[in-house]
Amino acid sequence: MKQKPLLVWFTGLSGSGKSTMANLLEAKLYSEKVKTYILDGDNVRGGLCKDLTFTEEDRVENIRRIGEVANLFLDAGVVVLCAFVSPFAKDRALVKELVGEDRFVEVFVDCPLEVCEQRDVKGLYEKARQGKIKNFTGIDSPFEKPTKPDIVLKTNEVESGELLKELFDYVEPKIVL
Ligand code: GGZ
Repeated sequence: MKQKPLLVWFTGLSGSGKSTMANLLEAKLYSEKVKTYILDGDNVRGGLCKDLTFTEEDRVENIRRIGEVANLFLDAGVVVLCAFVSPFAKDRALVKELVGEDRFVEVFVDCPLEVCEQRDVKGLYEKARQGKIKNFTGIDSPFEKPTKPDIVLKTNEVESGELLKELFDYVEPKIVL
């Protein structure tokens, strides 16, 4: 498929399913021969942003850098999938402004805190509750829900295949040339 660049930005709590949904979308786009790249905590926080913590100031800088990198990928014609907690509305808005609103899709991965906490895939919520991790989003650090997301994915209510279809159907017309 000939493609137009696009930034698909997944925001939501830790454990909400951002990376899962980004990976599902990437696999689907790959099958359609679309060039993609996923940026998430796993490949960014260990390198480009390894000097940053989870204070508000460092999270702002984290998202700023990611926005700049994503913008470079867009210049190269790639469809970029970013999966970050990105808890502050202002930072998400800055990325949107940087890349241009026609090239930005905000996906709110909306899963209740209680469910994310029950999943606790990495045991981080438990540590946060015990006070062993500070500034944990949803526990002692805020998450500002998107007020006008392009898509809302309720990962605890709807089966992932159905969510993927909804996501792909929204994204596809924006990337076909
Ligand atoms: C939130 C934290 C924290 C704190 C470590 N708060 O489920 P995960 O593990 O893989 O996703 C979370 C990831 C969040 O990094 P981001 O770069 O996406 O955050 S932000 O956009 O706010 O800059 C979680 C883990 O790192 N993690 N400590 N205190 N998540």
